[in-house]
Amino acid sequence: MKLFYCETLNPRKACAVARYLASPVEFVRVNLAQGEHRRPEFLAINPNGRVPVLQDGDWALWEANAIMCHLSDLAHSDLWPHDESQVEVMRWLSWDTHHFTRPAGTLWFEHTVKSAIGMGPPDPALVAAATTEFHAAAALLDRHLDGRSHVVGDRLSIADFALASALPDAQASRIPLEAYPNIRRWHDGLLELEAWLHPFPASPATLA
Ligand SMILES: N[C@@H](CCC(=O)N[C@@H](CS)C(=O)NCC(=O)O)C(=O)O
Repeated sequence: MKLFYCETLNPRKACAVARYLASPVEFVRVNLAQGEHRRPEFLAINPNGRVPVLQDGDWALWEANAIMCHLSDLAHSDLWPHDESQVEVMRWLSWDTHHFTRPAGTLWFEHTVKSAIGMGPPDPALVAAATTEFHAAAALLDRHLDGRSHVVGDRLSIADFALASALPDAQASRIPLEAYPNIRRWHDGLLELEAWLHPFPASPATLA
């Protein structure tokens, strides 16, 4: 199996799960800056032109959350549980996509990516809207994490990796976590996992 990725938020989730589970994947780095994700051979495995993608023979699975589920199933892991907590994990995956990592991802893009790729300064209106949206979601998540070690059932699940995807770069991205001690404690716990701290391989294969 090949896991196509670059060092950004969504691939981080898939790479972290692959490393956590020691999944038998070959990591293949896709150079977005050089437009490798728009090449016909890449579009053939993901017509969205985005990473991550998991390629298994003739089958290609795109969408980071689905890849996390599949890698967990292949490893017979309960990171993606198959008991009554599954619906809780699904709830947080969905909530994360729409309410938490969406504004956090905007702040990450505006403050770290744009300058890195020469797209100019952050857009103040986008930053203001994302910051307001982030505070509303973070307040809710912080209350949920009060007294909890993990998001669902006090054990690690793919919901933790999804919700945390923008947080390793929180400071540079100006994602405001100061008022949310439970989020910071929970994420500090995740950073103790080698797979979350260093999800990306040092020497990946690259697209030919
Ligand atoms: N919904 C997709 C989003 C994937 C995505 O947006 N990936 C970004 C990197 S984080 C990408 O490939 N961007 C390239 C582009 O949009 O041109 C997922 O969860 O996998």
